[in-house]
Amino acid sequence: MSNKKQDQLKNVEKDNDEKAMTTNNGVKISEDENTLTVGERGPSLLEDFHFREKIMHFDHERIPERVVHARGFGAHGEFQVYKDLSEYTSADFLTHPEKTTPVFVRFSTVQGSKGSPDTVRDVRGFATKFYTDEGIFDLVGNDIPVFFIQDAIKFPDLIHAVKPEPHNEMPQGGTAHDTFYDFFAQNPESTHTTVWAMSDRGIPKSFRQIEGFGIHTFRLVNSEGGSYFVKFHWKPLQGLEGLVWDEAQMLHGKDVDFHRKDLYESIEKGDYPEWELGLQIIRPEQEFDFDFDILDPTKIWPEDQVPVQRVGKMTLNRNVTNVFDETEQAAFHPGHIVPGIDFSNDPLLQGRLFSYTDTQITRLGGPNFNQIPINRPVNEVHNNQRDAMHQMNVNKGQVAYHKNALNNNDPHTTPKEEGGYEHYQEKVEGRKIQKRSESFKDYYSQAKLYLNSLTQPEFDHTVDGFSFEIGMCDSIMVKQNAVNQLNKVDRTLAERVAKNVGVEVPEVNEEVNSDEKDSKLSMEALDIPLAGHSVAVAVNGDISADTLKSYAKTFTENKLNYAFVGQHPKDISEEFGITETFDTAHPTLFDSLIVLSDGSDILPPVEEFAELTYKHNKPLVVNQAASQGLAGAKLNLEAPGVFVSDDPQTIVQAFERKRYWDR
Ligand code: HDE
Repeated sequence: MSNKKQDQLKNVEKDNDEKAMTTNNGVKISEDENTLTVGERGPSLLEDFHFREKIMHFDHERIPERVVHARGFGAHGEFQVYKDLSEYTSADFLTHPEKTTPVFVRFSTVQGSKGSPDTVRDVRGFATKFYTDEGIFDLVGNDIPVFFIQDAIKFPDLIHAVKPEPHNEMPQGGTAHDTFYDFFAQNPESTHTTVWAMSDRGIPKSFRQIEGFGIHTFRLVNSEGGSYFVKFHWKPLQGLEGLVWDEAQMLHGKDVDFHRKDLYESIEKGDYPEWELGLQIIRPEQEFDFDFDILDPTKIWPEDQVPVQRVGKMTLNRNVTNVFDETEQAAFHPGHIVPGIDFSNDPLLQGRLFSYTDTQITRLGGPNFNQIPINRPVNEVHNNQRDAMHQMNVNKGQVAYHKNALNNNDPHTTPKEEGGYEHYQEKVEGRKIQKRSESFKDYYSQAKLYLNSLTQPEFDHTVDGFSFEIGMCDSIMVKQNAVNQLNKVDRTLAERVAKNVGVEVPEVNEEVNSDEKDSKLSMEALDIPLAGHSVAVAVNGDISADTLKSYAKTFTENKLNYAFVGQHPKDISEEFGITETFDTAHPTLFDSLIVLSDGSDILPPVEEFAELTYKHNKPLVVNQAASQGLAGAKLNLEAPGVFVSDDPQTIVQAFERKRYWDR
């Protein structure tokens, strides 16, 4: 990134310009460097009210981090539906193509604490708040379409197993430890989601390149009362991409903020990420037509069976002004729904409906969290709720109860026909029982469907993912139990992981006997546009500004981000000088590399750049002079995705594939 650009990024909104500093009570402050003392070397005085207020406020700056999804990053944007969907739903924001609805999205990891690295192997949260004219709709989803458990009562168990182990608080930000794999082996419902997490889906390249899934089955309800089962999807127009695990691990150290920086900078540059809202719809009469239960959150509705209709588009186009005030204080809740949307009987969803408001009471300090600016709806709020901690409103009037005559019975309720929310009148009958439905008990078929649908490199990465994670467990018993579980899904996976982690291959092959595939499960199923990718140009020796300029022109024309990386920052005031040094840049931070040499000896950091780019299967272009100098490096210049060329355009050709797995 050029220095000019960096200066622009610092151009954030401010509200203190030319303002006098005051206490929180509005008293102007004359001194903010020294506390009040008796003489220059004497004792400090407690009567220094400004000092006491400043320290008191600072002492309480932190609030409890989220118990899960603590590490997150958010942005504002807008959503617009393509066409009127009133056939399915009465929701205002889904039936008015002329309207844009403001949204706020928070992406997150699940396991790690607030300061953990972005690039860990984990599920990503993808929570969207729609500020519709009829109130707030929160789509609180993940980047993997299924979940680890089927019943909410198991959530504390899952999270206790996933989180750092209590006796030593390790590991941070990952599931590669005994308690998680013990849970995995003892709770087979977690198999499907874990297989996804061990694939490339668990290490996304950026937030811009993840899918989003509401996971649960919801209902859409139209104005005639007709109801449809629905699953919500977000399809990224930036394509889907993952990291290589070795690269992800390096990134933990090189740039702990890798994902948030990518999103923040894309938005600052005006390169706004976009997702299409997708709907999978099942009519009520089709409820039992499938070989899975549509209420089971560990199951997908394979897209080849139930196609996704793309019905609208979301664009993220504004970074937050203050991360704490907005992103940290955002309170999402799957129970925030609007007329035209309703719940299904998915037992995981039903449990979440309790949890999300409950958690905010501890995290945001009381029941008035909806009054925090980021959580306020855009339409007016009127009810008889009063008082409580952190009340921000001054409620007027004598009457705060329903029904009343003193205030004409206002605020009044609204019938359904005029926009009042009415729950879908589902007929329910049955005994009170505590029992998992028999229809939820196939834990392995869809895990197999997923593995069958991967390309060979994606399958190999999944083997590597499991081998790393199970290999990191200390207990031989846990390792063996985990491999026994894999043996119930896929024999090849079990055999290869068993070998890698040093346990027995189970005697009997219990794998799912199916070679069924779904065409939308491989990450390579979505096109990956070139725009938004990045190129490092490693400059070895003296390369003219004109040459750099011709490369920069190609990059700009193709909407590629770039940096000229050299030994010393020289000509930094020039647009076409070295923009980063080998001390500050690293090959893992870029999607590709061009090595430009003047024919002098290849510098050790340039060689390292080339070797790591090669190792991580990324496009690599070297000019003729560099190709001779790199002859002794650990890479094969004849391998796929390596180009020897002095033509700036070659990088476009090299990006035809984003990774060369066959290298
Ligand atoms: Fe969450 N989850 N969850 N979860 N979840 C929270 O709410 C919970 C589940 C998800 O960016 C918490 O405000 C239970 C599924 C996201 O602020 C908490 C169960 C899915 C986020 C909570 C689940 C999610 C959360 C923690 C089992 C995908 C971050 C802080 C019934 C569909 C939202 C908070 C943000 C956050 C509970 C299962 C996604 C404790 C009890 C399934 C994206 O309320």
